[in-house]
Amino acid sequence: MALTTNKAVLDWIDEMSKMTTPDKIVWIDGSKKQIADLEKEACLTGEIIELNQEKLPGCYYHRTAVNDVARVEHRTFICAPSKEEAGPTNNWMDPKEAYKMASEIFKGSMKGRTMYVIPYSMGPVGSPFAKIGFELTDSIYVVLNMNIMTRVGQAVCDTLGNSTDFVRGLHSKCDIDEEKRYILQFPQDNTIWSCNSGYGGNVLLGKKCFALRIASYQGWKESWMAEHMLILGIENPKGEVKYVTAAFPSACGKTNLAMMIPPEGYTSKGYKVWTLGDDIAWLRVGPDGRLWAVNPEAGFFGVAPGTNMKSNPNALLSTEKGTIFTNVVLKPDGTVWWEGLDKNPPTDALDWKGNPWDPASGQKGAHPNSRFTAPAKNCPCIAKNWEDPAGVPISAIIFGGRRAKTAPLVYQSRDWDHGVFVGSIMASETTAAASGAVGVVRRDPMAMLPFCGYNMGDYWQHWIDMGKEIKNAPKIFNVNWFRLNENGKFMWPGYGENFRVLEWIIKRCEDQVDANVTPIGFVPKAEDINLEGLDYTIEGDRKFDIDALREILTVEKEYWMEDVKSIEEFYAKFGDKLPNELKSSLETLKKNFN
Ligand code: OXD
Ligand code: MN
Repeated sequence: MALTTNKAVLDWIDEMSKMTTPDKIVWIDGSKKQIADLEKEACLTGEIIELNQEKLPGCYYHRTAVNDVARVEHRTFICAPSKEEAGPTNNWMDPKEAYKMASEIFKGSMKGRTMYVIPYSMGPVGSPFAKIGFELTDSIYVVLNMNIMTRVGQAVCDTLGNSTDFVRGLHSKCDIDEEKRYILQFPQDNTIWSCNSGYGGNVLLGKKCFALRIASYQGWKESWMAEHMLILGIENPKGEVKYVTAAFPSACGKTNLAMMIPPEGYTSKGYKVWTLGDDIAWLRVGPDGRLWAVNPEAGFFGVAPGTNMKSNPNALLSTEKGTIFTNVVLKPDGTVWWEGLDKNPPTDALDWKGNPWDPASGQKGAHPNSRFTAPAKNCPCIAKNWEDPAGVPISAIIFGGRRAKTAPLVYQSRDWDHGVFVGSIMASETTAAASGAVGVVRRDPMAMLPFCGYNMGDYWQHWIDMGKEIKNAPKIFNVNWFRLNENGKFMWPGYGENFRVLEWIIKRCEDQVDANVTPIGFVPKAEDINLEGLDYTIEGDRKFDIDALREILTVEKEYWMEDVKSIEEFYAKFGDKLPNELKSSLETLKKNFN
């Protein structure tokens, strides 16, 4: 039975079902009973496999098609009225053409299947930050994942009432045909169409498609921001908590930072880190003139390989119940494994493709992009206030990337506009670590390259404009955990030791510590980063000490001048859309070095 009488919702569902012709339509209320019934049904068809319920209560296993294991950026389109509105960093398709082309693909795609209608809220239901979406899908796997990643059910429909302000998401697995796989965003229509995929990032429409691509556009129009950022709280021994957000390109350890455990020397004094989100932050200016953040999601869709009790115990512990594992190794006892979980790869297990797997074969058992979908509430360090409808006030915004030589361990921008520049020049290098060579630089502004729903030049201007509205703006920093020595070895230990850098950041926010003025901004004085109790040997080299710290705090003209060239090339793509503030920050950077 429909959960709403909202005519706009019902008319749209009617239209979509006439196109996709499902055998029946089922509304998802997210009740325990309904979810359990769907789990049972999906187990019968083999869509999911029940895991060992003693060891992993409420956990299930899923394999995607072999050709369908990751987001498909080259088949993701921003269907804005003009190419210019999508900008030079997005694929663009004319909306009329996109609807026409995709309608052909969707035509009859749900014949013989059920269409599930998922009403969901991004953000705590009823929060001033929250936005509502509906996803129509023919996949129970999608329903079960959305039920973890978002808030689903009747309360969402009640909150929407008769409003037409909801995101219309349509997903069909169709035939999982790579050649007909499209992820289409229509920001002006609040609409998302996704076909021929069953992989999370392409089909959990609340996540990247809505909470970043569509929401970034909504934020532009409505004076708020949707960002690819984790949110964490840092509690000092007095019990005071400061909140920061951080944006990193994929594979830079965002989930690890979001759930980090400070070094022993800090925890014993009473310092704590609290997780509020690991991937997306929605930010609004509060009545106090500060920037406030909410995590629109309710779960973690994390990369499994490399997650272990050392790298990220909190993530691993989050997956002990109510979790869906996708494309990992399935052990004979109904538990799971992946590369980097421990040093005991199972024998007699099935790999992510479902074939018997021999760990000695040299083949990976889990797909490198295999995932866990875990409820955020499972996380041992989830902040008590992570669902506060008002969000949390942000003291600092941290950008970062993977740079072998260019960026120091940490630096602070001179002011908001300069901070926007720092975010706009974010980049990661492909690791050519072994030779110590500087890899290929991929520019990924604010880590939003694949997720910005409109012209990136307009997006930067929006950041600049927001700065004028935030009276007490967060300070903006850049970190680089990945500096290499001449032998191509990581100089900084990373993980929990990153807390030492967070401590400096918070001190800067509170004017407690001085810094060196450099051409790129404020860089710490080495003695202001606490190294007490740090016991780390740079691989095959020496113990990390204050001299090593000095080395990774250097700002070298040679590398920055290289970078300036690459920034100029990148900026040139944006023509008139490049904000003057960024142009002048780049000029200042050059001037400062000369
Ligand atoms: C993700 C990503 O899956 O950023 O979160 O790629
Ligand atoms: Mn992400």
